[in-house]
Amino acid sequence: MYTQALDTLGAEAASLGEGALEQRFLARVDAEEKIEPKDWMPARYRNTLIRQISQHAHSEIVGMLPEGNWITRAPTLKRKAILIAKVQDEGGHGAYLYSAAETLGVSRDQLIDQLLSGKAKYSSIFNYPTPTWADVGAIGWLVDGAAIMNQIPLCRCSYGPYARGMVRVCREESFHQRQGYDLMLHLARGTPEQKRMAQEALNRWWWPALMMFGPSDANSTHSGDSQRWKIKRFSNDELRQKFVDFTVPQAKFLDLSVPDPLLRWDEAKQMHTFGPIDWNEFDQVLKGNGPCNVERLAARRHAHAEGQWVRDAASAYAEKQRQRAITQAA
Ligand code: FAQ
Repeated sequence: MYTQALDTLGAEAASLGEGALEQRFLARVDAEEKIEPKDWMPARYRNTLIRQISQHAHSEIVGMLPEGNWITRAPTLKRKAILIAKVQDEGGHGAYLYSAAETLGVSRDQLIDQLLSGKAKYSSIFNYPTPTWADVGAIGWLVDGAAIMNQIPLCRCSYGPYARGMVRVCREESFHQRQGYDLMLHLARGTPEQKRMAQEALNRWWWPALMMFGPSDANSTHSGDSQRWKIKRFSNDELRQKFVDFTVPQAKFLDLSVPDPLLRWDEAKQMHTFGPIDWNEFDQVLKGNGPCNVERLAARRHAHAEGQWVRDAASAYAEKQRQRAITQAA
C-alpha cells in the first residue's frame, strides 16, 4: 500500500496545503513529468486511474474467452500455436494491469471481487460471440487494432506505471493485430465460402469495434478530467475517427465491404464520414444485456473457483517459508 505521506518531497509535501499540492501536481503533469506511486496526487486522479486501469485489466482477462473458445478447433497446428500465444499474452496484460492498479493502493482481491460480483465494467466488445473461425481473425484485426489505437497514446499517460506497462502491451497487441489481419487475408483470398465467412465476421465486429472507444465525446463523463490530467491524450471520438480512417483501406485491400452504407471519404476534410452508432445497443451491453454477458461472467466465476486450490497452495507455501525464516532467525 502506498500513502500520500510517502510523497517524494517528504516533509516539504506534508507542510503544503491541499491547494498548493494540487497546483504542484498539475504543473508536473503540464511539464510532462511522470507521476509515480509514492507522489502526492489528488484523490480524484487516483480514483480515475484505479477505475480505468482495473476496467482495462478486467477487459484483458475476459477478453481471453471469445478467442479461447477456438483454441481446440484451430484449423492448423501453426494457427493453434499462434492463438494459444495470443490468448496467453492477453492474460499477461491483465496481470501487468492489476499490478499497475495495485500501486495506487487497491488490492487485486478487491478488484477481482468487483469483477466477479458484476460491479466492475469491462470492455463491451467481449460480450459478443465467436461463432466461426473467421471471428478469431476479425478480433485480431479489428479489436486488437482498436486496442492499439487507444493504447499507443496511453504509453504517454501521466501515471508512470500505467504508461510503462502499455509499452510492452502495445508491442504484443501489434503482433496480435498482424496475425488477425493475416488470418483474414487467407480467408478473403480463399474459397468463396471462406471469403463469405470473413465478410460475415467483419459484419459482426465492425460496429462493436467502433463502440469500444466509448460514448461520444458529448456523453463521455470522464474525458474532461482525464484529458486535463493527461491520462487520455485524445478523446473517444478522435480515436474512433483515426481507427475508421486506418481500417477502411485495410478492408478494401481484403476486398471486403465495411457494413455501413453511409461510409464516405470526405475529400475536403481528408477523413471518412460514417453512419450513426447504435448507442442503445452499447447501453444494453453495459447494463449486462449483451449476447454473452452472462456467459462471460459465469466462465470467470467458474475459473476463479477452480483456481482456489492453487491460491491455497501458494498461500500455504508462503506461510511455510515465513515460518522457516523466523525459525532460522531465532
Ligand atoms: N465498454 O467517460 P467515458 C483489449 C464506460 S483491451 C464498457 O468515456 P473513460 C485487448 C466507462 O468505463 C480493451 N464500458 O470513460 C484485447 C465509464 O463508466 P464508469 C479495453 C465502457 O474511461 C484485445 C462510462 O462508460 N481497453 O481490447 C466502454 O474516460 C483482444 C463513460 O465513459 C481499455 O480499457 C466500453 N467500450 O473512457 C484483449 C483501454 N467505454 O466507469 C483480448 C483503457 C466507456 O463511469 C482480445 N481505457 N465505458 O462506470 C480507456 O481508454 C477508457 O477507459 C475508455 C473509456 C476509452 C474505454
